[in-house]
Amino acid sequence: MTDSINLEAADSDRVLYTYFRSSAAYRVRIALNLKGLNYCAVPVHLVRGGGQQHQPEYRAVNPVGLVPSYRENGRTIRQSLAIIEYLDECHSEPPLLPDTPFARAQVRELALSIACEIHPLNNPRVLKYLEREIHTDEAARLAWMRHWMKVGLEGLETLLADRGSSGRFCHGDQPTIADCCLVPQLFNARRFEVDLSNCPRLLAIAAACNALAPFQDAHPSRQPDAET
Ligand SMILES: N[C@@H](CCC(=O)N[C@@H](CS)C(=O)NCC(=O)O)C(=O)O
Repeated sequence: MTDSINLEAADSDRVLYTYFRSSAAYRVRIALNLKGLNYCAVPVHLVRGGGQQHQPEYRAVNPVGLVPSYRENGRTIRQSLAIIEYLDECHSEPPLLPDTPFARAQVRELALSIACEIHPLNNPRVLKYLEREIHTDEAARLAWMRHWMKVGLEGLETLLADRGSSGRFCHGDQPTIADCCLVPQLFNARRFEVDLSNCPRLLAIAAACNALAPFQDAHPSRQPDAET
């Protein structure tokens, strides 16, 4: 049996269904903070009792059973990047995408590399499948996670070095959607002790981001549902 989920706060204008350690929700928290938008966080515990994301109450919000989901004035958007781009379109300052089509494509390229290629391989449901259906042990699952994070992040490191358009942040000197994705992914990588010695540029960008209050306030340890 899963613990019952309390979705009561969902009556506020802006609601983020979140989990403190979810890197996809962390991306959206950063974007909301960068835009200076208040929101109500509704925690969805991804682990307790098998995961509240599977409960019918949450499935009614997000039939795919993943966080984040974002509700604004009664309308719901799922998928962190769709949410962030929506926020960026509705609230132009500060912009989270650069102002030329090519530069926007470059930023999206980085964000999608993380969101589509690195992150999904390390999702709880994938790890659960590896455990229950493929019968892998914990060490093999840890090696899997470390491998895919390392390969993906080292690829991004090379991409940024070749590109020459990164500055203090992934693109120039203002945080973009790419930084909203990078910081949570590096948080995850550190949590699982991925070897990041070949990623000095990514680490420097993350340090620049983490010096800013919107990134600090989005950190998992600062969330209402944070656990140690
Ligand atoms: N592509 C989705 C990914 C969402 C996602 O995978 N969320 C994870 C947490 S970071 C989740 O809810 N996992 C639940 C599970 O695997 O059962 C997005 O960017 O919003």
